[in-house]
Amino acid sequence: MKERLKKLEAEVLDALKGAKNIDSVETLKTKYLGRKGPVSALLKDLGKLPGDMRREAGQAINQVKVKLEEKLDAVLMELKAANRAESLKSDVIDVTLPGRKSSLGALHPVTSTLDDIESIFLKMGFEIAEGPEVESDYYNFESLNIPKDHPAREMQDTFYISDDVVLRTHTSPVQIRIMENSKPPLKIIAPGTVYRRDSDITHTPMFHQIEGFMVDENITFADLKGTLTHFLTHLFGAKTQVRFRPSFFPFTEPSAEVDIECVICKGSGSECRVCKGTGWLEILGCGMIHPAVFKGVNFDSEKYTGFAFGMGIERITMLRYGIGDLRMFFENDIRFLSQFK
Ligand code: 2NL
Repeated sequence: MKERLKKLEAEVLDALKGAKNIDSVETLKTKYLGRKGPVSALLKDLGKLPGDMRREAGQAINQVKVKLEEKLDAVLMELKAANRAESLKSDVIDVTLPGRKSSLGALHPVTSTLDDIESIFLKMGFEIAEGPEVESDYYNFESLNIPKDHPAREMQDTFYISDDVVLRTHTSPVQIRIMENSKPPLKIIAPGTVYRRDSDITHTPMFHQIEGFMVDENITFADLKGTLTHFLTHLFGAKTQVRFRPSFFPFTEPSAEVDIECVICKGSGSECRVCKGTGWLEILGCGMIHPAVFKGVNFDSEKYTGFAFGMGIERITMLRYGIGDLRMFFENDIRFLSQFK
């Protein structure tokens, strides 16, 4: 018995030397110390021994069993510790590395300009209104005193959905709808996208506009001049020169176009490509609302007067940021857009 135990012990220790990983040690443990292993077999055979030898043999077997168990477990512990150390070494996290930057987007320059324009008018007590982009001929043209044979009605200018339905060519229909549904005093701006059948270097089929109007008793051309001069000097800077020139629109009478001093040459005009040497830039159109427009919305033009104005946002944005090419706005090139953070 002693011999067999010694041999067994030597065999296990020898096999252990060849076991280089956790799996092979576990296998050894099952093979020799498991229920079906030689140690269990020896313990089972104890019953066959005579009584006085049984005790001694049992103790000897158990001693070897415990010794082998301890030895195998110690090796297992060592291997596990080595494994852990290895994975700690290879999975190191360098906490001193800089974090990954989350890249924040920027507002589109047209959006920034719209925001700034809205903010100036909101501070003057105007309210913002919106409306449909698909409009009836009546709201887009008829209600604005644009007669059937007016050039703006020609097929090349307007996207027709059907004989009677168009993509709005300006945001004026929003204002007509407001006037139909409310009473003066009214101070409204209507920003939004508008559509025209025009596509070249300086025109895109969709662009942005803000129109606005004010209606009450005793509104005069002086209110128009004061409001728009305030707006332009706040958008372009307090020292910006502003001038009003007579013009024509079917929906206003009298009508005017408003120029600001050229933002590039500061009004000098000398060899300036942006203002073509005039020293002035056309920024918006405006006028006193035509009595025919008031008639259409059932406002008494003997009691009420009002002014209205409209401007293109892309053009203003190009002038503010010195952008030379309208197409930049619609290409969505991140190298262009990320400059407006
Ligand atoms: C321009 C000129 C303008 C208006 C728009 C308007 C609206 C109503 C009644 C009367 Cl509901 N007028 N809008 C008036 C004058 C000029 O726009 O150059 N826009 C880009």
